[in-house]
Amino acid sequence: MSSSLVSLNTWVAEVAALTKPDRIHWCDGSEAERDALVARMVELGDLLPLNPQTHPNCYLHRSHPNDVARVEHLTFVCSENQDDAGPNNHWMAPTEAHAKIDALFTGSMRGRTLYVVPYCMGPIDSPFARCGVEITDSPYVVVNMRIMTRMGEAALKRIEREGRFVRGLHSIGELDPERRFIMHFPEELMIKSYGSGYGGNALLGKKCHALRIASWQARQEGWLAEHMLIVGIENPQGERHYVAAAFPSACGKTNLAMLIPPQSHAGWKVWTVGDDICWLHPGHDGRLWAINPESGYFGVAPGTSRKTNRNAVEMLNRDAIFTNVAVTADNQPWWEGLSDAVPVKDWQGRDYDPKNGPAAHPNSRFTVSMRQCPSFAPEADEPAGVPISALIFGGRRESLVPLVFEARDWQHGVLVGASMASETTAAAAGAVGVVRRDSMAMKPFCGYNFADYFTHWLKVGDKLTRPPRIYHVNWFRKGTDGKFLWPGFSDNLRVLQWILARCEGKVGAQDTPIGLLPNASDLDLRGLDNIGAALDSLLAVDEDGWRNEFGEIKRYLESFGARAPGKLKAECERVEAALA
Ligand code: GTP
Ligand code: SPV
Ligand code: MN
Repeated sequence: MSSSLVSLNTWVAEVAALTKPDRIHWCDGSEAERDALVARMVELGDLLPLNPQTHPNCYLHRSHPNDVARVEHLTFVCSENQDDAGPNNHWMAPTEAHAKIDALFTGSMRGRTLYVVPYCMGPIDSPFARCGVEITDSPYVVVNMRIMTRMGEAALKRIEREGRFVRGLHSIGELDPERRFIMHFPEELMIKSYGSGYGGNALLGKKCHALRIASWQARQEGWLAEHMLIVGIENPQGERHYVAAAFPSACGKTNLAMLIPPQSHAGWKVWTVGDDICWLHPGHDGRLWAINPESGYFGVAPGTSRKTNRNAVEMLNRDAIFTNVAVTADNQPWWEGLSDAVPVKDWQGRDYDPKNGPAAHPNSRFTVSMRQCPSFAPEADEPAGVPISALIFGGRRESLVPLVFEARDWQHGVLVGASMASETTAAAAGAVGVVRRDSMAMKPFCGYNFADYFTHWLKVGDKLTRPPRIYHVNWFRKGTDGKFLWPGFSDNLRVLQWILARCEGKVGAQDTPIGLLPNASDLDLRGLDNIGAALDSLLAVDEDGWRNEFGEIKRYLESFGARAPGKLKAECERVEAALA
């Protein structure tokens, strides 16, 4: 046996001695294994079969009502040195953290099965892919990991060959928020998660490994692990560009990644490479190359409809797991925005009563293989990834921030990303709709000090002789009537079209203190009626408002102290001077 398998076996034995499971099951990732797990969960009531005519092989999982989202206040980065975690993370000393969480793990798997889940983040034969092993006592986690990652035999082979892997230990415990922690030990390549079965807290390959641990490794190794979608845009001439975009949780990544071109844009095609996580590597050709470490989507259900995201609706009619959605009388999954159908049971399984709030939980989700998406890009399996022409940052801002602007250069782009802010959403426990800084959409996910992260972004830029241009977009501006000013969804292609025309040097722009904005006449608005008045607001730069915003941005950057890169402060001062 290889030394890596010896160390994996030793770890499994140690965990079993601590958690005392009744059985140990090594997952091979096969369909037979999945079917057996599903059958068992159906028996136990953990999964409810949905309408087999309309949704063959689809299941509903209802989670504990207090376990429906990520818990940022219970998520810790436990580096040796507190400054390495930074003010953007909750921190606990590693020894204290291990002791605290191991106490919870003690005997936690009694009466349960311990599953060993080997997985690979990224195409199995990609030099950029990374492996991990999650130990969990949740069969729901196993079947979700099988969709979201390359899980099983092949991953185990790669681990055997390679040696290094990330260890993730997960137990659902009592689902008591008072006994819940998500802990990261970046120096040990280890994750420990207790007391939650929810996606981002429990599917450890996703946010815990592919963002928090990976971002730490990426800094040491010269690449970037980002909360970004990856999408290919093909124009009617057949020319294809790839862009990667970072929007905070529940701010539109899945939707942009599988956009359907508007009717006015015959001949345009959109290819989905990834919808949530992107690993970016500087290439030998001086460009930035992207892989999607995942193999499925764990997407937001509410708001998804034939009109807003037809690709998603079509990929969800078979072999999907739904979590915390409502159901109709004929047992189809339902959520707010899907259709005019009337739900009969809400997400908690109660008879639907509007007095109890929405039928589907606002953070209800679907899990589905990326291969089921009609716009699936085969390049998602390309070991080298895809070259990136533009990076886009964006947030939910009902005022101030224009529809789109371009950063002057990489350094300005890093400032644009670092100073991003967005309204909070139901993806994390806590208040919704509060504007907060969310640098690069990584506030909940950067596994190290943001000051060092900004420095690292600047360094990566120095390595690129053909860097992507950097943009900021905002689909969420509202008018005085409280309605969105921009139609969004399909029509976002119009903004991507301008971005790509800029990348190809085909259109000009208006120079403003905050960056380069489109001339209204350069936006392709064919077929968009009555957008005129809204466009004035969408493309305006409110200099008073921005002076105020930059006051806040400056204070935010100062909150990282001397560790924040001087170049970013200088860039901030440059914009402030232009606004003065
Ligand atoms: P995570 O999976 O949490 O990281 O989220 P995400 O960034 O992938 O967000 P997603 O695409 O699932 O969108 C979240 C919500 O925003 C859904 O309810 C969408 O319907 C809505 N949304 C997405 N794009 C647009 C848009 O262009 N305009 C408007 N108004 N809403 C949008
Ligand atoms: C997010 O919250 O950004 C998600 C869902 O993509 S989760 O994987 O649960 O974090
Ligand atoms: Mn996400």
